[in-house]
Amino acid sequence: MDDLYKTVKMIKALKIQGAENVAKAAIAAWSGCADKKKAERVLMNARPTEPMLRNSMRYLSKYGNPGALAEMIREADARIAGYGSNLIQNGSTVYTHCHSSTAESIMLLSRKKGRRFTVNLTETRPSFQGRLTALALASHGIEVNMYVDSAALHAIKEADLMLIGADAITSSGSAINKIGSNLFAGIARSFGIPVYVASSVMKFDPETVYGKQEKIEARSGTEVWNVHRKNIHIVNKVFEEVEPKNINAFITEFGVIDSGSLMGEIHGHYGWMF
Ligand code: RUB
Repeated sequence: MDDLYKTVKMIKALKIQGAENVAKAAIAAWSGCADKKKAERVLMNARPTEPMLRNSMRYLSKYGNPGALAEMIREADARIAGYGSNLIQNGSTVYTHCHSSTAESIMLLSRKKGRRFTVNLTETRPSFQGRLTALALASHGIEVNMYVDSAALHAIKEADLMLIGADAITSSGSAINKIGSNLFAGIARSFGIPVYVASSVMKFDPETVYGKQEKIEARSGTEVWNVHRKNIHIVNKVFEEVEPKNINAFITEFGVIDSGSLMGEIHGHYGWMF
């Protein structure tokens, strides 16, 4: 049980971050816990804004086979990296925001295939996940230009494509991702730069089909500024909805598809979610 609560603590403190890393850690914690019902309940709530975590718990509660689930995720990742890497050309510039292991794996595979490209990225206040992306890419020989968030316009207008991850996909074809993602996607679109959301369809929230609005996580204001003064209210919403009109396509395990094609793929392949 100790490992279960240790995992939950690390998820809450962002020591484990990114939708997929959160789901993978939860699967491992579930596997190591004897009381499966309790593990499901506790892990489901570790980060309430992560449908991939909830879908993983749904799968385990139905089939109880963490090995098969891990394999399904591994296979999806490999397909997404393969399809996405074809979108990055030699000499191009990619703009990204925050840290998405899915977007990162696309860029790393593209580099592995021998393509040379530059990545412009924004640092992603207040938790600076952009630094994680910068360190990972640079250590694989990818040139990175780091911008403060308020310089995003300059980072984006130089780019050939924008590539971000997703925490959630909704039935209306929107994505939920790190705060700033919709603002920056809108800027990219205004320059005619295509916006791709790299995400396994395992991040689809089936409850959105029944009208549920995706919850947007608000974290402590002290992450932004550790000050306590009368009349100062710190708003620290950490995610936002990326509107379908700002998304050219999703890079998924079923190919590079527009938001209108998502539902068919979900019903066809992941019917157990419902
Ligand atoms: C991370 C974030 C990532 C998505 C997708 O936010 O917004 O883009 O989670 O990540 P946080 P992945 O650091 O607050 O978790 O592709 O790894 O699932």
